[in-house]
Amino acid sequence: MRTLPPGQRRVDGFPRFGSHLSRPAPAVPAAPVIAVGGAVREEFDLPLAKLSMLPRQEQLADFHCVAGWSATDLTWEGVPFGALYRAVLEPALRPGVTVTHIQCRGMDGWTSVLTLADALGDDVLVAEHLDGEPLDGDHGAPVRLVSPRQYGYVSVKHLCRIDVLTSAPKLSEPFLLKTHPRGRVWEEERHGVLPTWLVRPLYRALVAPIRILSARR
Ligand SMILES: Nc1nc2c(c(=O)[nH]1)N[C@H]1C(S)=C(S)[C@@H](COP(=O)(O)O)O[C@H]1N2
Ligand SMILES: [Mo]
Repeated sequence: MRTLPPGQRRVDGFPRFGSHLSRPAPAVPAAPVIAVGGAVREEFDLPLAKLSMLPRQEQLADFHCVAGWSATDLTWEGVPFGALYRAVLEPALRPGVTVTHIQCRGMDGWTSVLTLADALGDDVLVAEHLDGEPLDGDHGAPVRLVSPRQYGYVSVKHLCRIDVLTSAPKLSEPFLLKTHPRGRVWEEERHGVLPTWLVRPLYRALVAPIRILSARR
């Protein structure tokens, strides 16, 4: 068994977790796309069907929520974000721009920001399969970002938009949930401002209620 990052506890299975609480997963459109915007010459839609033209990767990884639970031994399959970036995003950039951040958004509005360097990590995927099955509504159908070395909030489910950015965007987050700009699990970058010793017990207290509230109805 792999060791867990500092402050994490193993859970059985892989709970559905997040801000959606008991709302059902967003419906998957008949022809889903990822809208691409930001520092591109022109916004465009990338049909998910086109992902099949890109290289694919299967990987085993654990998943760590910032609130303190970890799901272990998940097998993800999809397109490495780096491959998507090189093949689709980079060629669409406005000439001369320097990309620093990637913003991802889900169909439910959940948004996360990665530094370009973190997004280009070799284990960051736009995942379509989990444990050999197409992603279900609980875990992000039709596709989600998976960045195993960052806390789970980075791994946007129901991915429908990617913006390539030339500076860090201002996020409007409530202070208690102010995310760390990198959120790396092994560095325990849990919070943007508060120290780890304070955040650990605060967040841990939220795990049980959020799990109950976000279970599938
Ligand atoms: N679209 C979307 N993505 C999301 C969330 C969400 O509420 N909506 N929650 C995030 C959080 S906080 C975590 S821990 C993981 C949970 O992923 P899971 O529901 O597949 O366990 O998804 C992340 N991505
Ligand atoms: Mo989370």
